[in-house]
Amino acid sequence: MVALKSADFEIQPLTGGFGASISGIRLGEIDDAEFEVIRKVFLASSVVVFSEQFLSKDEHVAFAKRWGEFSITPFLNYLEDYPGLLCLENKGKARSVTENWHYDSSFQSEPPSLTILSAQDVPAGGDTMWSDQYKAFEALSSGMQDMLSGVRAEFRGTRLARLTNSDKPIPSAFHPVVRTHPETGRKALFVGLPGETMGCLESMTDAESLPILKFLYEHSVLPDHVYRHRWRNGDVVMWDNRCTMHYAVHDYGDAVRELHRITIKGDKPV
Ligand SMILES: O=C(O)CCC(=O)C(=O)O
Ligand SMILES: [Fe+2]
Repeated sequence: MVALKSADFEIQPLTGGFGASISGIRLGEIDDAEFEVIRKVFLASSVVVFSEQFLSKDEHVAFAKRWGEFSITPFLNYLEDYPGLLCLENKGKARSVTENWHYDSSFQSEPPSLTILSAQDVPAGGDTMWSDQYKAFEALSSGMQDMLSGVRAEFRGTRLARLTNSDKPIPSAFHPVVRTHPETGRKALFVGLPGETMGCLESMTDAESLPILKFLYEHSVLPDHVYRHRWRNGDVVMWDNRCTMHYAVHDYGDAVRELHRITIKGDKPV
């Protein structure tokens, strides 16, 4: 757990296991030393909340650039004047790609390392949940951990392609179901929703693979592993896409919900 205090800002845990909120800081105005503290908190906590930021698009882009190059997901339409910046809007519950537990763009051979969301206009409801996949891995029995060692699975963009009405080929990639975080060295469970974001375990039949994947998916998102964020305008939340899954709750009907989103390029999972 993070229990840090700096002269300028305060860091509080969000749950008993992961997540932190940082207050007393303006992300639009940080210096390199403050960024280093944020980086450490981020790597230790996996999800970081900054309230009352009200970032402009330029400030969002400038903060995101500190983390690396922007990652582009196929099928999504980025803002013309801000390449890499996506405006998330309410497309209705039936078309919500994100109302399921997922890793962002896990079907890419190098999925994003992290995502930064900035709340512009949020309704009552529309919470987002994150689940800690270090904890999910560590909570497995040693027998299951050993069994999964070296096993790969196919991750597929099936849900995204379907809900964006794409007729392009469905992208997919094989990744280990237990990945080692390139910066922290910790192991995290890496799975998705069978049939929607995930295909089969490598070299296994559907019948063999499905019960294991269903178990792992349910295990990944047990309440003990979850933080649920209630948004307010101006919030910025960033998460580590190498060790957390997330789920955008769609309980707000036709209400306006607008957030800006930037993802940063990541490594090939190993
Ligand atoms: O709308 C949200 O709260 C999160 C959506 C999501 O899954 C994402 O931005 O990657
Ligand atoms: Fe997502």
